[in-house]
Amino acid sequence: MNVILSPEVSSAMSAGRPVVALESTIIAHGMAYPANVETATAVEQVVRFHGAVPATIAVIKGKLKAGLSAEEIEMFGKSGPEIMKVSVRDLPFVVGRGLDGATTVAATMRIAAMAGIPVFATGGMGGVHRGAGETFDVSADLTEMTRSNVALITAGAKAILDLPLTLERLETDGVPVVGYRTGEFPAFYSRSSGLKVPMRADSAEEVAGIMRSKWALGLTGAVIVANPIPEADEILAAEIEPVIAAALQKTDRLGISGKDVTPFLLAEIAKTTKGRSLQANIALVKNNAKVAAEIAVAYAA
Ligand code: PSU
Ligand code: MN
Repeated sequence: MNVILSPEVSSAMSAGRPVVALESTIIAHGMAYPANVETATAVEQVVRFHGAVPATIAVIKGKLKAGLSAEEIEMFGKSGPEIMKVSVRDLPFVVGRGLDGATTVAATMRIAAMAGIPVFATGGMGGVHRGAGETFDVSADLTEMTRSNVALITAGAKAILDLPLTLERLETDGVPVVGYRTGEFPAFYSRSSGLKVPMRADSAEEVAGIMRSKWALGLTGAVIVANPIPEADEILAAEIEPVIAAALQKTDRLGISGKDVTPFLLAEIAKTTKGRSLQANIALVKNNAKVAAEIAVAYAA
């Protein structure tokens, strides 16, 4: 199936100019209106400023799209959770029924790979949830890391997850996790998790080299670029941990499960921190977009 490219993305792709894929779940489910639209628009500007073309990915009326118009982004932001959160398993349903869908990291990676876009910036990827031994809640983002040849720039994994188990799973799956100018796996809101990354890179060119080598070796799947939140915006683990613990208890009490867990936790944490976690989230997405644009430029060279 074809991915419909916006005119800007299409001309960049055919000229071999750098493009950065962006996801749409973060718009419809990750933040509230209007911060979601402002952030999506600002992130696109960051990508442009650093020399690449942004391609926000979504399903619109059953069509896979890379490169949304301002009106489409506004529509996704305003409709929010009314738009279905679409991971890979949901793609056949929204495409078959001709529906709109906000794509997660997993679905966005797949569509980016189909379109031939090798660089993708998100906030924080999904992973193994705490308590997964009982709930089996492991994000489909991890499965997709073994299937799509895309570099994912992420602020580590969301601190609401079990980070050590997430790293174990990625090791088993043979997915490189590259610390970007860090030897530690970042914990989304904070720069430090106390967990080591298996490898590091200190420039966009080094990352581009790892991407080329992985795929030249015939190894299918993602390269994860773990990029810590800027120091000025981080919330220290000691401060955010109790907030996360309380939010997790609330999901248990309310019986929230499946795809509702992540959006619920993000909203709950934003409420408790009076928007501070939202500010951190916005800052880290922008920072990932910048690094992603630099990597896309290096990879296209
Ligand atoms: N990162 C953010 N905000 C988000 C997400 C990531 O800063 O809203 C979304 C991504 O779309 C990711 C999804 O793929 O959360 C993971 O959801 P789940 O745990 O249900 O797989
Ligand atoms: Mn899940």
